Amino acid sequence: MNSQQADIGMIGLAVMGQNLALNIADHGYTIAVYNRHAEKMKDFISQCEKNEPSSSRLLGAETLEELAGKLKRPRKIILLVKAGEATDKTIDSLLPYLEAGDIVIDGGNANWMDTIRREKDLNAKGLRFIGSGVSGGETGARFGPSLMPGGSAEAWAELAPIWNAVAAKVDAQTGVPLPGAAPGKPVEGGVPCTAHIGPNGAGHYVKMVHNGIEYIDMQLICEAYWLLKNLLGLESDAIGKVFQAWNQGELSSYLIEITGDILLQPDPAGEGYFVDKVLDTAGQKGTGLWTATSALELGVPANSIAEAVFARCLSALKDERVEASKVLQGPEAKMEKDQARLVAAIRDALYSSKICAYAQGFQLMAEAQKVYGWSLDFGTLAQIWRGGCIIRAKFLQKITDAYAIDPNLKNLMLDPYFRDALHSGQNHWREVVSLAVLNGIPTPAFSSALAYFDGYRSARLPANLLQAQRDYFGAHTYERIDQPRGQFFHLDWPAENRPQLKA
Ligand code: 2AM
Repeated sequence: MNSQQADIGMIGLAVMGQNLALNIADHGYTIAVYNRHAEKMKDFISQCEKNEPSSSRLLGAETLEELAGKLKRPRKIILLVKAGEATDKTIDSLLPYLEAGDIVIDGGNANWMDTIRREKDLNAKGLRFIGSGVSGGETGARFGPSLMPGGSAEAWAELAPIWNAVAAKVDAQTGVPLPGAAPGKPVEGGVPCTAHIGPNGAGHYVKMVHNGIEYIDMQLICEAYWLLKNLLGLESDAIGKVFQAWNQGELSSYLIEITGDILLQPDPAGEGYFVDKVLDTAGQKGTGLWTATSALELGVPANSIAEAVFARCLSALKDERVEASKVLQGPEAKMEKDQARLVAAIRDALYSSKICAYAQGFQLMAEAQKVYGWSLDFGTLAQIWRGGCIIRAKFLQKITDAYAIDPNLKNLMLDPYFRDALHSGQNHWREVVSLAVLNGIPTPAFSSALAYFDGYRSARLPANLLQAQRDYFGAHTYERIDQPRGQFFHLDWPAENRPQLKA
């Protein structure tokens, strides 16, 4: 038997690596698998031999040299190791066993700037590099993730058959994810949730923004839950049923669906509901933080995405909050009487805020592509998020439609469908944000999204005063509304020099 029998290799057999390797094997590819600690590889193979129909297509390798030896040329090797230093170290240890033309594929949550650097370094050595976002968690990796590869077009052409095979599939007409994958039985047909995103770091950038959107999507859902609980006094199961009902309409999405399941879950360790027993602190690191940082660096007003990160930071101050709750007072939340009306209003507030959150994410990518020299296809991005990934939603089809109507759409909110949705939802949205404010319930995501909407639709904002202040204290100059843009003026501010208003 030819020793170079594996179609592709995998380095890193934590949860994502194991599941993606099995997905690849299920699609008829032979995959050589390696882990820094060989025990993990051996355990994985022996577990698979017991349970997995495709286990004969998994080939264990104890060393990187052995791994490289098992691969067909040019080699394709996926890295699913910890992002950052571990990725660099792994690439360095692999280099002695690679030959010109081989392709290293980083499937971790790498920072896009690292991906740009790594591609450049490997290209200089005659190697090729793809930085691919992989979204969908454990189940996605196993039965169909959303895959966002960035790299050269010719490297992508070599990887495409495997990536197209293992990606999640959606129905060509409806865009709805095709169900039914099982071990050894992948879904047949459908449109794969992957596409070449662009060169170098484009795939990892888009994956990062996907995660930033995921942060705000989750935060918005949490705020809707919190309002239903605190303004209506609903129990967890009743709120779960509201989410189940919402999942039948425009809000239909994976995150709304799992929220319904979570809220209906009894506590396995005692009385009451599971969610009420979970500690209310969240961490934030990596991609959510990077998305907000990139927005700040690029000057894109992705305020709600940043708020979602800050909301987690605030949640993490649990001990301080407990202390502060004994000192700082606010209004007592008043229960609303008209339940059906408020549920409908919160639904509209959630949908409108969600439109703004996605508008911010897409605005960010539109700016980033100019800076990094990419040419992103936004309709396709929304398309490949329709299945496999955490933010998969019916709503994404509307984004694809919006960019099909106008590929140069400046902002999602300007698309007729989304504009109409915002117009019809905004009264409820304003009412919900007002109620939250009046009742002392924090809704940073709902409120910041509304501020984004109101700011973006304002032909005039108070930055006129800001520029005047800057000119006053620092002679920073200002432009005038009655003079061409780019002409700068300065007022001689000492009181005696200032022109006076004519009486
Ligand atoms: P391990 O099982 O041997 O720790 C996710 O953490 C994956 O990344 C695991 O497969 C882990 O391997 C691998 N990993 C983490 N740090 C690493 C490093 N410095 N070098 C190589 N692999 C690493």
